[in-house]
Amino acid sequence: MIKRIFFAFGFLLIFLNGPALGLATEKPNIVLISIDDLNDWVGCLDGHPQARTPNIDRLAEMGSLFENAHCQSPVCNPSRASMMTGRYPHTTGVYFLSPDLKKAPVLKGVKTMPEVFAANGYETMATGKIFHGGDKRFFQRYQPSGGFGPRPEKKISQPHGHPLWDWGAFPEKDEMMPDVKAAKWAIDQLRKKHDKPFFMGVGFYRPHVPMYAPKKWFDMHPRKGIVLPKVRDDDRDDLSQYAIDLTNLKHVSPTHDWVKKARQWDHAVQSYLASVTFADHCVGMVLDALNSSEHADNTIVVLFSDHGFHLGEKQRWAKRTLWEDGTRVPMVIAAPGFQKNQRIRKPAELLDVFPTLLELAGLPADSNQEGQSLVPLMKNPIGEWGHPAITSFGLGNYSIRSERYRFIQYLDGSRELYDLQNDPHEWSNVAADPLNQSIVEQHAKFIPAKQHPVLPGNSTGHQAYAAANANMAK
Ligand SMILES: [Ca+2]
Ligand SMILES: [Ca+2]
Repeated sequence: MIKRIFFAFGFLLIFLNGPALGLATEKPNIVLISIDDLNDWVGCLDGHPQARTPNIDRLAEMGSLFENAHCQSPVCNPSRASMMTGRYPHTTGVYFLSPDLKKAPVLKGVKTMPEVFAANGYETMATGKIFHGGDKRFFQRYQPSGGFGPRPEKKISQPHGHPLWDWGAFPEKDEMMPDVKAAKWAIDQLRKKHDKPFFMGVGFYRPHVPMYAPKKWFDMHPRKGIVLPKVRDDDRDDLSQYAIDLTNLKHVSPTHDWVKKARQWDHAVQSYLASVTFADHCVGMVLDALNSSEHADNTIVVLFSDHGFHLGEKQRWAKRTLWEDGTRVPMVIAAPGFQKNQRIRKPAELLDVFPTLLELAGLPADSNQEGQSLVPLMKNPIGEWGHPAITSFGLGNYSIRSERYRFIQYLDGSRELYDLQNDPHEWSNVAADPLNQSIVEQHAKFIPAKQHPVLPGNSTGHQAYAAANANMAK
Protein backbone atom coordinates (compact mmCIF):
# COMPACT_ATOMS: atom_id res chain seq x y z
CA MET A 1 0.00 0.00 0.00
CA ILE A 2 2.72 2.45 1.07
CA LYS A 3 4.67 1.49 -2.01
CA ARG A 4 1.66 2.24 -4.19
CA ILE A 5 1.07 5.63 -2.60
CA PHE A 6 4.73 6.41 -3.01
CA PHE A 7 4.57 5.42 -6.65
CA ALA A 8 1.48 7.55 -7.29
CA PHE A 9 3.02 10.52 -5.48
CA GLY A 10 6.22 10.17 -7.48
CA PHE A 11 4.24 10.07 -10.68
CA LEU A 12 2.35 13.21 -9.63
CA LEU A 13 5.64 15.00 -8.97
CA ILE A 14 6.90 14.15 -12.43
CA PHE A 15 3.62 15.34 -13.85
CA LEU A 16 3.73 18.65 -11.96
CA ASN A 17 7.36 19.35 -12.73
CA GLY A 18 7.36 18.51 -16.37
CA PRO A 19 4.35 20.18 -17.95
CA ALA A 20 3.97 18.54 -21.33
CA LEU A 21 7.71 18.61 -21.96
CA GLY A 22 7.90 14.87 -21.49
CA LEU A 23 9.34 13.38 -18.35
CA ALA A 24 10.99 15.66 -15.83
CA THR A 25 14.31 13.97 -16.47
CA GLU A 26 14.19 14.84 -20.15
CA LYS A 27 15.31 18.45 -20.40
CA PRO A 28 14.08 20.47 -23.37
CA ASN A 29 16.55 21.69 -25.97
CA ILE A 30 16.77 25.42 -26.54
CA VAL A 31 17.32 27.27 -29.81
CA LEU A 32 17.95 30.97 -29.26
CA ILE A 33 17.70 33.00 -32.47
CA SER A 34 19.02 36.55 -32.42
CA ILE A 35 18.42 39.08 -35.20
CA ASP A 36 20.61 42.17 -35.07
CA ASP A 37 18.93 45.60 -35.17
CA LEU A 38 15.49 44.29 -36.16
CA ASN A 39 12.76 46.75 -35.20
CA ASP A 40 9.03 46.01 -35.38
CA TRP A 41 8.99 45.86 -39.18
CA VAL A 42 7.81 42.29 -38.92
CA GLY A 43 4.53 41.03 -40.42
CA CYS A 44 2.97 39.89 -37.14
CA LEU A 45 3.96 43.14 -35.34
CA ASP A 46 2.49 45.43 -37.97
CA GLY A 47 5.35 47.95 -37.80
CA HIS A 48 5.45 48.52 -41.56
CA PRO A 49 2.74 47.65 -44.09
CA GLN A 50 5.26 46.18 -46.56
CA ALA A 51 7.24 44.05 -44.11
CA ARG A 52 7.38 40.45 -45.31
CA THR A 53 8.43 37.93 -42.68
CA PRO A 54 6.49 34.70 -43.28
CA ASN A 55 8.86 32.63 -41.14
CA ILE A 56 8.87 34.82 -38.04
CA ASP A 57 5.09 34.99 -38.41
CA ARG A 58 4.99 31.19 -38.55
CA LEU A 59 7.13 30.95 -35.42
CA ALA A 60 4.76 33.37 -33.65
CA GLU A 61 1.92 30.99 -34.53
CA MET A 62 3.90 28.16 -32.93
CA GLY A 63 4.08 29.95 -29.59
CA SER A 64 3.68 33.25 -27.74
CA LEU A 65 4.34 36.58 -29.44
CA PHE A 66 5.21 39.31 -26.95
CA GLU A 67 3.80 42.31 -28.80
CA ASN A 68 5.00 44.81 -26.23
CA ALA A 69 8.57 43.61 -25.68
CA HIS A 70 11.45 46.03 -25.15
CA CYS A 71 15.22 46.02 -24.88
CA GLN A 72 16.97 47.25 -21.70
CA SER A 73 19.31 49.41 -23.75
CA PRO A 74 18.96 50.63 -27.35
CA VAL A 75 22.51 49.54 -28.27
CA CYS A 76 23.92 46.07 -29.06
CA ASN A 77 26.48 45.53 -26.29
CA PRO A 78 24.52 46.62 -23.19
CA SER A 79 21.29 45.08 -24.48
CA ARG A 80 22.89 41.69 -25.00
CA ALA A 81 25.01 41.89 -21.83
CA SER A 82 21.84 42.60 -19.85
CA MET A 83 19.81 39.82 -21.44
CA MET A 84 22.56 37.23 -21.15
CA THR A 85 23.32 37.97 -17.50
CA GLY A 86 19.82 38.84 -16.29
CA ARG A 87 20.97 42.23 -14.93
CA TYR A 88 19.91 45.73 -15.93
CA PRO A 89 22.50 48.14 -17.40
CA HIS A 90 21.88 50.37 -14.37
CA THR A 91 23.01 47.48 -12.15
CA THR A 92 26.19 46.66 -14.07
CA GLY A 93 27.23 50.07 -15.42
CA VAL A 94 27.46 48.62 -18.95
CA TYR A 95 25.28 51.26 -20.64
CA PHE A 96 26.99 51.67 -24.01
CA LEU A 97 28.93 49.87 -26.76
CA SER A 98 31.88 49.52 -24.39
CA PRO A 99 33.16 48.18 -22.08
CA ASP A 100 32.75 44.44 -22.48
CA LEU A 101 30.60 42.76 -19.82
CA LYS A 102 33.69 41.02 -18.41
CA LYS A 103 34.96 44.46 -17.36
CA ALA A 104 32.00 45.06 -15.06
CA PRO A 105 33.02 44.50 -11.42
CA VAL A 106 29.38 43.67 -10.51
CA LEU A 107 29.43 40.76 -12.97
CA LYS A 108 32.55 39.15 -11.54
CA GLY A 109 31.75 35.45 -11.10
CA VAL A 110 28.31 35.80 -12.70
CA LYS A 111 27.58 33.07 -15.21
CA THR A 112 25.94 34.01 -18.51
CA MET A 113 22.92 32.19 -19.93
CA PRO A 114 24.80 29.53 -21.93
CA GLU A 115 27.26 29.03 -19.06
CA VAL A 116 24.40 28.34 -16.63
CA PHE A 117 22.90 25.80 -19.02
CA ALA A 118 26.34 24.19 -19.49
CA ALA A 119 26.68 23.91 -15.71
CA ASN A 120 23.33 22.09 -15.67
CA GLY A 121 24.33 19.38 -18.10
CA TYR A 122 23.59 21.05 -21.42
CA GLU A 123 25.72 20.94 -24.53
CA THR A 124 26.13 24.58 -25.60
CA MET A 125 27.00 25.84 -29.06
CA ALA A 126 26.49 28.90 -31.19
CA THR A 127 27.16 30.59 -34.47
CA GLY A 128 27.11 34.27 -35.50
CA LYS A 129 26.31 37.07 -33.07
CA ILE A 130 24.70 36.25 -29.74
CA PHE A 131 26.83 38.38 -27.45
CA HIS A 132 28.41 41.59 -28.66
CA GLY A 133 31.76 40.08 -29.55
CA GLY A 134 33.68 37.22 -28.00
CA ASP A 135 30.94 34.59 -28.24
CA LYS A 136 33.61 31.91 -28.19
CA ARG A 137 34.15 32.66 -24.49
CA PHE A 138 30.64 31.65 -23.51
CA PHE A 139 29.83 28.51 -25.54
CA GLN A 140 31.47 25.08 -25.53
CA ARG A 141 31.47 25.20 -29.33
CA TYR A 142 31.38 28.31 -31.46
CA GLN A 143 31.33 28.72 -35.23
CA PRO A 144 32.00 32.19 -36.64
CA SER A 145 29.70 32.96 -39.58
CA GLY A 146 31.57 35.85 -41.18
CA GLY A 147 30.24 38.95 -39.47
CA PHE A 148 28.67 41.73 -41.50
CA GLY A 149 29.67 40.03 -44.73
CA PRO A 150 31.28 41.00 -48.01
CA ARG A 151 31.48 44.66 -49.07
CA PRO A 152 31.59 46.15 -52.54
CA GLU A 153 34.74 47.96 -53.63
CA LYS A 154 32.98 51.29 -53.27
CA LYS A 155 30.02 52.21 -51.10
CA ILE A 156 26.76 51.98 -53.05
CA SER A 157 24.43 54.63 -51.66
CA GLN A 158 26.11 57.08 -49.33
CA PRO A 159 29.75 58.10 -49.31
CA HIS A 160 29.87 59.50 -45.77
CA GLY A 161 30.05 58.36 -42.21
CA HIS A 162 30.95 55.03 -40.70
CA PRO A 163 32.24 52.36 -43.12
CA LEU A 164 29.33 50.08 -42.22
CA TRP A 165 26.71 52.70 -43.08
CA ASP A 166 25.59 51.83 -46.58
CA TRP A 167 22.71 50.07 -48.37
CA GLY A 168 21.87 48.45 -51.70
CA ALA A 169 21.61 45.14 -53.60
CA PHE A 170 24.83 43.21 -52.94
CA PRO A 171 26.33 40.55 -53.19
CA GLU A 172 25.07 38.38 -56.03
CA LYS A 173 24.21 35.13 -54.25
CA ASP A 174 22.67 34.11 -50.92
CA GLU A 175 25.54 31.65 -50.40
CA MET A 176 27.90 34.61 -50.03
CA MET A 177 25.98 35.88 -47.00
CA PRO A 178 27.32 34.93 -43.53
CA ASP A 179 23.76 34.53 -42.24
CA VAL A 180 23.12 31.71 -44.72
CA LYS A 181 26.32 30.05 -43.52
CA ALA A 182 25.06 30.40 -39.93
CA ALA A 183 21.70 28.86 -40.83
CA LYS A 184 23.41 25.93 -42.58
CA TRP A 185 25.64 25.30 -39.60
CA ALA A 186 22.59 25.29 -37.33
CA ILE A 187 20.82 22.87 -39.67
CA ASP A 188 23.79 20.47 -39.46
CA GLN A 189 23.60 20.52 -35.66
CA LEU A 190 19.84 19.91 -35.70
CA ARG A 191 20.28 16.83 -37.92
CA LYS A 192 22.71 15.29 -35.46
CA LYS A 193 22.00 13.06 -32.51
CA HIS A 194 22.88 14.72 -29.20
CA ASP A 195 23.70 12.78 -26.04
CA LYS A 196 22.74 15.72 -23.87
CA PRO A 197 20.05 18.37 -24.16
CA PHE A 198 21.45 21.25 -26.19
CA PHE A 199 21.38 25.04 -26.00
CA MET A 200 22.08 26.48 -29.44
CA GLY A 201 22.49 30.15 -30.25
CA VAL A 202 21.98 31.25 -33.86
CA GLY A 203 22.83 34.92 -34.33
CA PHE A 204 21.95 36.62 -37.62
CA TYR A 205 23.61 39.94 -38.60
CA ARG A 206 20.99 41.40 -40.96
CA PRO A 207 19.23 43.84 -41.00
CA HIS A 208 22.16 45.57 -39.19
CA VAL A 209 24.05 47.92 -41.53
CA PRO A 210 25.38 47.59 -44.15
CA MET A 211 21.87 46.91 -45.44
CA TYR A 212 23.12 44.65 -48.21
CA ALA A 213 21.29 41.59 -49.47
CA PRO A 214 21.12 39.90 -52.87
CA LYS A 215 18.90 41.56 -55.47
CA LYS A 216 16.11 38.99 -55.30
CA TRP A 217 15.22 40.24 -51.79
CA PHE A 218 15.08 43.81 -53.10
CA ASP A 219 12.82 42.69 -55.95
CA MET A 220 10.27 41.57 -53.33
CA HIS A 221 10.12 45.21 -52.16
CA PRO A 222 10.11 47.35 -55.33
CA ARG A 223 11.55 50.81 -54.69
CA LYS A 224 8.72 52.39 -56.64
CA GLY A 225 5.81 52.34 -54.23
CA ILE A 226 7.84 51.97 -51.02
CA VAL A 227 5.87 53.34 -48.08
CA LEU A 228 7.94 55.76 -45.99
CA PRO A 229 7.54 55.93 -42.22
CA LYS A 230 5.17 58.64 -41.03
CA VAL A 231 7.21 61.61 -39.86
CA ARG A 232 6.00 64.97 -38.61
CA ASP A 233 8.29 67.91 -39.25
CA ASP A 234 7.39 69.53 -35.93
CA ASP A 235 7.73 66.31 -33.94
CA ARG A 236 10.87 67.39 -32.08
CA ASP A 237 9.40 70.72 -30.99
CA ASP A 238 8.06 69.26 -27.73
CA LEU A 239 11.38 67.71 -26.66
CA SER A 240 13.81 69.16 -24.16
CA GLN A 241 17.19 70.40 -25.34
CA TYR A 242 18.72 67.55 -23.38
CA ALA A 243 16.66 64.96 -25.31
CA ILE A 244 17.62 66.60 -28.59
CA ASP A 245 21.31 66.64 -27.66
CA LEU A 246 21.31 63.05 -26.41
CA THR A 247 19.69 61.68 -29.55
CA ASN A 248 21.28 63.99 -32.08
CA LEU A 249 24.97 64.33 -31.48
CA LYS A 250 28.07 62.51 -32.59
CA HIS A 251 26.12 60.09 -34.62
CA VAL A 252 27.70 57.62 -37.02
CA SER A 253 24.69 57.41 -39.32
CA PRO A 254 23.75 59.96 -42.00
CA THR A 255 21.40 62.72 -40.90
CA HIS A 256 17.76 62.66 -41.90
CA ASP A 257 18.31 65.85 -43.88
CA TRP A 258 21.10 64.23 -45.89
CA VAL A 259 19.00 61.12 -46.61
CA LYS A 260 16.11 63.26 -47.87
CA LYS A 261 18.24 65.62 -49.96
CA ALA A 262 20.15 62.73 -51.54
CA ARG A 263 16.79 61.12 -52.43
CA GLN A 264 17.87 57.98 -50.61
CA TRP A 265 15.05 57.65 -48.07
CA ASP A 266 12.95 55.22 -50.12
CA HIS A 267 16.08 53.28 -51.11
CA ALA A 268 17.21 52.91 -47.49
CA VAL A 269 13.72 51.80 -46.42
CA GLN A 270 13.67 49.32 -49.31
CA SER A 271 17.11 48.04 -48.27
CA TYR A 272 16.01 47.56 -44.68
CA LEU A 273 12.84 45.72 -45.73
CA ALA A 274 14.89 43.52 -48.10
CA SER A 275 17.43 42.80 -45.35
CA VAL A 276 14.61 41.88 -42.95
CA THR A 277 13.00 39.51 -45.47
CA PHE A 278 16.41 37.95 -46.11
CA ALA A 279 17.03 37.45 -42.37
CA ASP A 280 13.53 35.98 -42.07
CA HIS A 281 14.43 33.50 -44.82
CA CYS A 282 17.43 32.38 -42.73
CA VAL A 283 15.14 31.94 -39.72
CA GLY A 284 12.90 29.79 -41.95
CA MET A 285 15.82 27.53 -42.91
CA VAL A 286 16.45 26.79 -39.22
CA LEU A 287 12.76 26.29 -38.41
CA ASP A 288 12.30 23.88 -41.31
CA ALA A 289 15.27 21.81 -40.17
CA LEU A 290 14.06 21.78 -36.58
CA ASN A 291 10.49 20.84 -37.47
CA SER A 292 11.63 17.91 -39.57
CA SER A 293 14.12 16.70 -36.96
CA GLU A 294 13.76 14.30 -34.03
CA HIS A 295 14.09 17.34 -31.71
CA ALA A 296 10.91 19.05 -32.93
CA ASP A 297 8.70 18.05 -29.99
CA ASN A 298 11.23 18.76 -27.26
CA THR A 299 12.79 22.09 -28.25
CA ILE A 300 12.00 25.60 -27.07
CA VAL A 301 12.58 28.30 -29.67
CA VAL A 302 13.20 31.90 -28.61
CA LEU A 303 13.55 34.64 -31.22
CA PHE A 304 14.53 38.19 -30.35
CA SER A 305 16.21 41.32 -31.62
CA ASP A 306 18.55 43.35 -29.43
CA HIS A 307 16.83 46.76 -29.97
CA GLY A 308 14.83 48.80 -32.46
CA PHE A 309 15.90 51.05 -35.31
CA HIS A 310 14.79 54.43 -36.67
CA LEU A 311 14.48 54.98 -40.43
CA GLY A 312 13.58 58.64 -40.32
CA GLU A 313 11.04 58.64 -37.48
CA LYS A 314 11.56 61.72 -35.30
CA GLN A 315 13.98 62.91 -38.03
CA ARG A 316 16.38 60.27 -36.92
CA TRP A 317 18.28 57.21 -38.07
CA ALA A 318 19.61 54.12 -36.30
CA LYS A 319 19.29 53.23 -32.64
CA ARG A 320 20.22 54.95 -29.35
CA THR A 321 16.85 56.43 -28.40
CA LEU A 322 14.33 55.76 -25.66
CA TRP A 323 11.33 56.01 -28.00
CA GLU A 324 9.21 53.13 -29.30
CA ASP A 325 11.27 52.93 -32.50
CA GLY A 326 14.40 52.48 -30.39
CA THR A 327 13.16 50.05 -27.74
CA ARG A 328 10.45 47.83 -29.23
CA VAL A 329 11.71 44.42 -30.31
CA PRO A 330 10.22 41.26 -31.76
CA MET A 331 10.16 38.54 -29.11
CA VAL A 332 8.68 35.07 -29.55
CA ILE A 333 8.84 32.13 -27.18
CA ALA A 334 7.59 28.85 -28.61
CA ALA A 335 7.65 26.10 -26.01
CA PRO A 336 6.11 22.64 -26.37
CA GLY A 337 3.00 22.13 -24.25
CA PHE A 338 1.90 25.78 -24.22
CA GLN A 339 -0.98 27.36 -26.09
CA LYS A 340 0.03 28.17 -29.66
CA ASN A 341 -0.61 31.42 -31.52
CA GLN A 342 -0.87 33.61 -28.42
CA ARG A 343 -0.40 37.38 -28.56
CA ILE A 344 0.66 38.86 -25.24
CA ARG A 345 0.21 42.61 -24.74
CA LYS A 346 1.68 42.93 -21.25
CA PRO A 347 5.10 44.62 -21.25
CA ALA A 348 7.99 42.18 -21.47
CA GLU A 349 11.74 42.72 -21.32
CA LEU A 350 14.60 40.89 -23.03
CA LEU A 351 15.90 40.51 -19.49
CA ASP A 352 12.95 38.18 -18.81
CA VAL A 353 14.16 35.53 -21.26
CA PHE A 354 16.82 34.12 -18.89
CA PRO A 355 14.51 33.41 -15.91
CA THR A 356 11.82 32.19 -18.33
CA LEU A 357 14.17 29.61 -19.85
CA LEU A 358 15.32 28.48 -16.40
CA GLU A 359 11.70 27.82 -15.42
CA LEU A 360 10.84 26.12 -18.72
CA ALA A 361 13.86 23.84 -18.35
CA GLY A 362 12.99 23.03 -14.74
CA LEU A 363 16.18 24.62 -13.42
CA PRO A 364 16.33 26.63 -10.18
CA ALA A 365 15.56 30.34 -10.39
CA ASP A 366 18.37 32.77 -9.57
CA SER A 367 17.14 35.44 -7.17
CA ASN A 368 19.96 37.78 -8.23
CA GLN A 369 18.47 38.04 -11.69
CA GLU A 370 16.34 41.11 -12.23
CA GLY A 371 13.89 39.88 -14.88
CA GLN A 372 10.61 38.03 -14.36
CA SER A 373 9.81 34.60 -15.70
CA LEU A 374 7.20 35.07 -18.43
CA VAL A 375 5.77 31.58 -17.89
CA PRO A 376 2.75 32.97 -15.94
CA LEU A 377 1.88 35.14 -18.98
CA MET A 378 2.35 32.23 -21.35
CA LYS A 379 -0.18 30.33 -19.21
CA ASN A 380 -2.53 33.29 -18.87
CA PRO A 381 -1.83 36.22 -21.23
CA ILE A 382 -4.31 38.50 -19.50
CA GLY A 383 -3.27 37.70 -15.94
CA GLU A 384 -2.11 40.30 -13.43
CA TRP A 385 1.26 41.75 -14.42
CA GLY A 386 2.78 44.65 -12.54
CA HIS A 387 6.04 44.97 -14.45
CA PRO A 388 6.67 47.71 -17.00
CA ALA A 389 9.59 47.48 -19.44
CA ILE A 390 12.56 49.59 -18.36
CA THR A 391 15.13 50.90 -20.83
CA SER A 392 18.06 53.18 -20.07
CA PHE A 393 20.56 55.11 -22.15
CA GLY A 394 23.18 56.26 -19.68
CA LEU A 395 22.69 56.85 -15.97
CA GLY A 396 19.69 59.09 -15.36
CA ASN A 397 17.99 58.53 -18.74
CA TYR A 398 15.06 56.12 -18.49
CA SER A 399 12.04 54.96 -20.40
CA ILE A 400 9.23 53.18 -18.56
CA ARG A 401 6.87 51.38 -20.95
CA SER A 402 3.57 50.12 -19.54
CA GLU A 403 0.74 48.47 -21.40
CA ARG A 404 -0.58 51.80 -22.67
CA TYR A 405 2.00 54.52 -22.03
CA ARG A 406 5.63 55.40 -22.44
CA PHE A 407 7.16 57.67 -19.83
CA ILE A 408 10.68 59.05 -20.28
CA GLN A 409 12.76 60.97 -17.77
CA TYR A 410 16.16 62.38 -18.64
CA LEU A 411 19.09 63.24 -16.42
CA ASP A 412 18.18 66.94 -16.52
CA GLY A 413 14.71 66.11 -15.13
CA SER A 414 12.87 66.74 -18.40
CA ARG A 415 10.02 64.36 -19.06
CA GLU A 416 7.94 62.91 -21.86
CA LEU A 417 4.71 60.96 -21.75
CA TYR A 418 3.08 59.30 -24.75
CA ASP A 419 -0.32 57.63 -24.84
CA LEU A 420 0.33 54.90 -27.39
CA GLN A 421 -3.32 53.94 -27.55
CA ASN A 422 -4.19 57.31 -29.09
CA ASP A 423 -0.76 58.31 -30.37
CA PRO A 424 1.05 55.23 -31.73
CA HIS A 425 3.81 57.34 -33.32
CA GLU A 426 4.60 59.15 -30.08
CA TRP A 427 4.06 62.55 -31.66
CA SER A 428 2.49 64.34 -28.70
CA ASN A 429 4.41 64.66 -25.48
CA VAL A 430 1.63 65.03 -22.89
CA ALA A 431 3.81 64.89 -19.75
CA ALA A 432 3.02 68.48 -18.80
CA ASP A 433 -0.77 68.08 -19.01
CA PRO A 434 -2.11 68.47 -15.44
CA LEU A 435 -4.66 65.72 -16.16
CA ASN A 436 -1.81 63.24 -16.65
CA GLN A 437 0.05 63.89 -13.39
CA SER A 438 -1.04 60.69 -11.66
CA ILE A 439 -0.07 58.65 -14.73
CA VAL A 440 3.33 60.36 -14.75
CA GLU A 441 3.83 59.59 -11.06
CA GLN A 442 2.74 55.95 -11.43
CA HIS A 443 5.42 55.49 -14.08
CA ALA A 444 8.11 57.62 -12.44
CA LYS A 445 8.14 55.35 -9.38
CA PHE A 446 9.75 52.63 -11.53
CA ILE A 447 12.84 54.74 -12.16
CA PRO A 448 15.55 52.85 -10.28
CA ALA A 449 16.65 54.43 -7.03
CA LYS A 450 20.07 52.83 -7.29
CA GLN A 451 21.98 53.43 -10.50
CA HIS A 452 25.50 52.23 -11.20
CA PRO A 453 27.85 54.90 -12.59
CA VAL A 454 28.63 54.64 -16.30
CA LEU A 455 31.66 52.40 -16.75
CA PRO A 456 34.28 54.24 -18.78
CA GLY A 457 34.68 53.52 -22.47
CA ASN A 458 34.92 55.17 -25.82
CA SER A 459 31.76 54.79 -27.89
CA THR A 460 29.19 56.89 -29.73
CA GLY A 461 26.91 56.46 -26.72
CA HIS A 462 29.57 57.74 -24.32
CA GLN A 463 30.14 60.72 -26.62
CA ALA A 464 26.47 61.62 -27.03
CA TYR A 465 25.90 61.25 -23.29
CA ALA A 466 28.92 63.39 -22.41
CA ALA A 467 27.92 66.07 -24.93
CA ALA A 468 24.33 66.25 -23.65
CA ASN A 469 25.57 66.44 -20.05
CA ALA A 470 28.11 69.14 -20.89
CA ASN A 471 25.47 71.23 -22.62
CA MET A 472 23.14 70.81 -19.62
CA ALA A 473 25.87 72.04 -17.25
CA LYS A 474 26.31 75.29 -19.20
CA1 LIG B 1 22.13 45.53 -32.54
CA1 LIG C 1 6.48 65.48 -30.63
